Amino acid sequence: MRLSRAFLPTLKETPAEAQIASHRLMLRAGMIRQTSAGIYAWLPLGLRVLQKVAEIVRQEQDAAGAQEILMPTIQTADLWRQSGRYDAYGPEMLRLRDRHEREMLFGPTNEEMVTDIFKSYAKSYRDLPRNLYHIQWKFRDEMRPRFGVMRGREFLMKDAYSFDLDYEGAQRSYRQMFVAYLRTFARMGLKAIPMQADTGPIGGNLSHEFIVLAETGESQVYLHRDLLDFDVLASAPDRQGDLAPIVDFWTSRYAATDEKHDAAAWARVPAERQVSARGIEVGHIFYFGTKYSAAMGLQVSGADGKMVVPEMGSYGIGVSRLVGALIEANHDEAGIKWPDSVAPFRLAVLNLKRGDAGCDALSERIYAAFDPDAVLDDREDRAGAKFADADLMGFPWQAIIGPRSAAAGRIELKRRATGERAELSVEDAIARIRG
Ligand code: P5A
Repeated sequence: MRLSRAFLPTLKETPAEAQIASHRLMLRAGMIRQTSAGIYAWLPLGLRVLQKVAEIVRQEQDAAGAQEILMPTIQTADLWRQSGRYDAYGPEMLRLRDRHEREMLFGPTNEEMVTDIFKSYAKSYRDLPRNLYHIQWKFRDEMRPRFGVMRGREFLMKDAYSFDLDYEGAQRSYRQMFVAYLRTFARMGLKAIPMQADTGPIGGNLSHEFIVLAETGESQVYLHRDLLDFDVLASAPDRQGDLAPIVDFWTSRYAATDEKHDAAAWARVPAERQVSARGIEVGHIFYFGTKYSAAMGLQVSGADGKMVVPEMGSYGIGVSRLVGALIEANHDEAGIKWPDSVAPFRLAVLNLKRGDAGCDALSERIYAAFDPDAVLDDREDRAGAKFADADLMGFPWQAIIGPRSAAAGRIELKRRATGERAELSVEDAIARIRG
């Protein structure tokens, strides 16, 4: 993308309303635009990151055997009356009426709807186990929307729902998602630590929140220091293997959010191994047994001909929240430092002297090698402004092309994450970036 023609509206001033770094940087880098409280439009730069994050989530869900569907945002109140949650959900639910005065709502989650859909098709034990997921906008009329996309009212969630014949199967499905989540966040360069958590309005008696440690996080958490060692994940068995040992590694050591914190158990963790910190909840998984299947009349015939009420779980990832969490974990004074896996563009080519034959030629060459995964700063702007914008938007690589080095056929290559710089030929630079 050529910046001279792009819609990448960066801001020089720090927006006064933004209290945390990720919110400030998303506004300054022109990633999002607030349209009303807790509701955001995603601009080109932000949308590209959102899509990269969603794609990693999708790949890991698919690899774990879940199948993608797409359910609507609008649901009928009737569905929620069946589960008893229509009244229980309270003022966080956005309630609507259609022209026939039918009560509708903008879905805050989809347990009821997916159970109803599955019920229409699943007849026997051969139709289970199944795991269905979608990546769809949710609405929750949060009391205090804040921190930009971290706690929005409209936000993008990946939500998966598992259906199993029995408790054993449901636990296997839970473990599969548990490990898929560790892998998903690790691919984004995040250590998201599973912690015992409250089940809130989703219900059930087993749940884990996946928490990224960050000073600006909304959750207070307590954990055993060993859990910060993610090397264990590399030795995890493949998808078909027995996942219990890897789940045990994380569940046998103390890790809990504030609501589940147990002072007595905490005291048994050696003091030098105790970590108490703030964190951001990027995912939350639940096992709730037959809560929804029973309420909504889902049953299938078992191998012995008797009817069975399937056991269920649901598994959420805050896709739009992750974009904020990634910035909290990867930034400095100058701006964002995107990990390669989620960067909106891999490379920014900074042509410091438009119209200089050498600069133009080298810029076009390296840009062409990475287009469409590169931006070319071909604006008529000061070099300083180009440096500042590239650092702000956080592209992992910058190819800096000025007249002096261009005359010698060389460019300066900068790695945003470390600040390392090297002067190289275009060919060597391309090879280094491809790395
Ligand atoms: C699990 C999937 C559920 O809704 N039902 C379907 C279950 N869980 S949850 O914990 O309530 O939400 C899942 C994840 O969504 C993100 N999230 C939010 N992100 C931005 N703004 C919000 N207001 C918001 N609320 C929830 C979190 O990452 C959460 O873990």
